Amino acid sequence: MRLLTASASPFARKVLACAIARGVDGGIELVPTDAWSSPAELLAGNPLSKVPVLLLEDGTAVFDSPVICDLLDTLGAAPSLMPAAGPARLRAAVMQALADGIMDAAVARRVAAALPQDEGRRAADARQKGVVERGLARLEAAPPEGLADVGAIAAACALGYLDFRFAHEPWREAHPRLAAWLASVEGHPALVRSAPK
Ligand SMILES: N[C@@H](CCC(=O)N[C@@H](CS)C(=O)NCC(=O)O)C(=O)O
Repeated sequence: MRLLTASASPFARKVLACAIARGVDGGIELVPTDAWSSPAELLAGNPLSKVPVLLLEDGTAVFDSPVICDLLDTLGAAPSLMPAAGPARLRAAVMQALADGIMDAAVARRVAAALPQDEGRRAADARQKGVVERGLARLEAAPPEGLADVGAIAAACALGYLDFRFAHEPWREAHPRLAAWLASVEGHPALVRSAPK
């Protein structure tokens, strides 16, 4: 399998971290891909021109990141990252959606920051910043436990992206439970080996 990926993408990190946690990363070739320049191989796999995309041996292109994580969960022998159907599964799925939403907003802020700033852009940035802040507040109210499911991995990747791109907007002091949780899991090989660069 080949993973079209980008070392700074929190979505690509989530997929790689899931692959490492599932013990299947050895079967995946990482292909650095600049989504913004829309190379032909990326567009052939994903017309939305976004990474990550997992290309299977039979040519099937799998996106977006929750779908790839679902697929990875069917491979290998390590414990599943998807709890069995029921409240725990729902909690993991909703946490992944929340973390992905934080990533979406933070990535949008990062992209827009490079553009000329007018009143409209400042308003758009404030809106996305609000998304991140409300997302963090929701995670703080019920932080993940451990790193045993896709929701927790997604949350760690969202926080890691904030540290990577928004270090000038520290979040730990206002979210002590979340900070303590991240400190307790950040040495996990799935996070260490997928850290953004
Ligand atoms: N919902 C997608 C989001 C992926 C995404 O936004 N990827 C960004 C990089 S972090 C990207 O490729 N952006 C390129 C673009 O929007 O043109 C997923 O979960 O995979």
